[in-house]
Amino acid sequence: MGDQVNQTKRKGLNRRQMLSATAAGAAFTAGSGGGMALLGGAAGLGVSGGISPVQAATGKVELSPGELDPYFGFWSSGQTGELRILGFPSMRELMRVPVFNRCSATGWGQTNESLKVMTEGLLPETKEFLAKRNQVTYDNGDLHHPHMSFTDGTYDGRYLFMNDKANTRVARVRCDVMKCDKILEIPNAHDIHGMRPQKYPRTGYVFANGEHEAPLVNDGSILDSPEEYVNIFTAIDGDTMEVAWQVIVSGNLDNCDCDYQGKYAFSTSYNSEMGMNLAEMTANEMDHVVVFNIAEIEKAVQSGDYQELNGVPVIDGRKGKNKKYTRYIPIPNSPHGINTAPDQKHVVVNGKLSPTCSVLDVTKFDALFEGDVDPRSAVVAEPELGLGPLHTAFDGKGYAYTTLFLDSQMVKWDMEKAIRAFNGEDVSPIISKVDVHYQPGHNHTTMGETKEADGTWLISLNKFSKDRFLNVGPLKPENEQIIDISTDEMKVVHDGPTFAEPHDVILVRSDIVNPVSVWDRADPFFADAVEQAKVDGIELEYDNKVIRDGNKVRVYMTSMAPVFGLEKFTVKQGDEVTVIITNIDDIDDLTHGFTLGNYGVAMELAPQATASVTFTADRPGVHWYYCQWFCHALHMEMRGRMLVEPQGV
Ligand code: CUK
Ligand code: CUA
Repeated sequence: MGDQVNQTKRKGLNRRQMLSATAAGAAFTAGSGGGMALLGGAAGLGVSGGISPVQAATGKVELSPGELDPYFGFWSSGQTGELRILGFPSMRELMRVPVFNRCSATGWGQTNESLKVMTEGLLPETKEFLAKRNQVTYDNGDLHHPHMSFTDGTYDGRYLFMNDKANTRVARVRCDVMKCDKILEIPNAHDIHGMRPQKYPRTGYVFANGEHEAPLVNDGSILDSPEEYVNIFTAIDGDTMEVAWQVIVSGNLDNCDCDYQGKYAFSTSYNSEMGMNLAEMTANEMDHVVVFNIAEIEKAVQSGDYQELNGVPVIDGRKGKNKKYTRYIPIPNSPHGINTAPDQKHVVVNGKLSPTCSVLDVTKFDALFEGDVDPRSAVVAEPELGLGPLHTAFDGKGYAYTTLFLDSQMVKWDMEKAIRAFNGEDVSPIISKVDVHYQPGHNHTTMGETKEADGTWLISLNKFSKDRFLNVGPLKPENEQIIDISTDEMKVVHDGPTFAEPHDVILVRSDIVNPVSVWDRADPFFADAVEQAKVDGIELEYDNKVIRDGNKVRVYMTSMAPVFGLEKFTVKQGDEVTVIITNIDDIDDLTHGFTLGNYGVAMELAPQATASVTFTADRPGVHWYYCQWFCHALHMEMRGRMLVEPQGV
């Protein structure tokens, strides 16, 4: 079997080629050999598509049919809770990867494999709370920030990490299969917002900001006493997906980033006042950026200078406490985005309520921790750019691009000139501005958050689309605009509508990400089903069999276009039924599905994967199951019956 998988991969057989082979009258029979006959009939066809680096640099956003994009775009989806993959710059949506949400197509949130991912990282008290609502996991999330794992300052194609602001979680997606394999609920913190992976030497840590303040032990014993609330910064081990350590800080943490040296992480913080309403929160003229000294914090964990809470070392890094762990750099009122430049030296802090950005120099951070140095000495520029600066992107050529939310503009500016102006020289750092439509939040350049920023494209993620598209009712899409930055004058070249509500995106060179087309039978994602099959004496790739174990029934079958291994199975009303299906098709793009009529059950069966779902057979009668992925000329015929004997028979 393994050899066949490898051969199929090499030949690059895809679904379209397989279907055209069907149309051409290649042998297909409604028996278990049908799929293999098709495989034989279509083997040897070549791979289509591909794009040369020359094409990538020509600056056109539209690709011809069959052409591939030079970049992957990994998009957040905000309150939709999923990760989206778009081809960039064509903006063609390629895939949706369910993470914090329930997905009707793939069965995410229903299959045993996905439920394991969604439940194993929940806190015990959350499991208890959800059980009382007859839920095993949250089914919503607010995914703002997708970021890829790094090695030596650039993307390495291993993992994507992402936050859930709604239910205080951080998730990981495996880039080889593009499935979420870990979701971790962060203890002690509230509402994870800003999140970035460590850039150097590798990821390593995933840094995560708890945005909202609450009592450290939030069990109801302290309620309306804001002076006792704290905010929590968390470092997660990206390999094990366990919390490594946490730091108590002053002020609400918003966004975060880290340096290219592996020494510091830093977060913007609004509400340094620790106010509870708008007037209190915006009273001070200055808020701050918190700088975290990673080596000193690791030493504290080793030496025991922490309190342990929910199994996690929690270090006190509040303002005015131990200056070894954190320093607070005063920044004008309510900064939002924080972005490290590909020059590996400068960090842009976006003013939001202030019309300025503050540029920090990371090489000055050592001094902040060494002596009684004014923290503002790390600020090397503070250009006034326009109203509502939220996020900044870079082209790797010394230019920065900042979104101006209130002005509905993108501003291109020169970092070196901004530093010279700060030192008293009479130069303006602003190169040009362009209108975007309307009110931009995040922006991003190709490879712009790595040391390999290539300055090819800029995208602006605008919160409002208003009149830019056909009217679809009161709820409008967002508008994401691609900007050509090959000249000083920026040009908007594409509008792209998106559904609620992508905050952020990363644009990754396509050669960095190389997913497989067919699952490895030894993949840990369905290891539990493989284990259970062993106990039941089942060979998943061959056996079609019902195992009864008291009132628990396990139904094992295969799928191969266009048949399920079992055309029917019988259970008793009230049985707890687990259907375990192994898709033995090993052709590129030959996904099946299992949908069970009027049972609210559906799942994806990707090539060479095993998937399982458990439900109670509490409805007697005949229930058809069918394949919901159009897989074959006889796809409609790919079905079977579950016969449920009424209780007492
Ligand atoms: S935050 Cu949304 S626009 Cu959550 Cu990255 Cu700035
Ligand atoms: Cu299998 Cu449709």
